[in-house]
Amino acid sequence: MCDGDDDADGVGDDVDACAGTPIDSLFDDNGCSGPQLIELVCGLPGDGGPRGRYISCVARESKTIQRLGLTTREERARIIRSAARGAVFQRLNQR
Ligand SMILES: [Ca+2]
Repeated sequence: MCDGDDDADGVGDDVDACAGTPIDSLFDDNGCSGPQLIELVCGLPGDGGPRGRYISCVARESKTIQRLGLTTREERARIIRSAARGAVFQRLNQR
């Protein structure tokens, strides 16, 4: 709070594109963890876009963060699975 880096990821709040980065996560030069980058680009499953578009966005962006070294292949698979689950859950809720 006092040092201008609230989430303690080493990227000052004034240039940190992602607040609240989990303390144990890998992050890029802008202070964003992999999942936060996906959320920045794709939004959340509840944002209302077509769920297929959301899932393919997550699949694409998770590949990018894997290439950047921000996630492992195993974690990427988990991210895609949970994106699919979240989107399906959202669809069921809308009935
Ligand atoms: Ca951050």
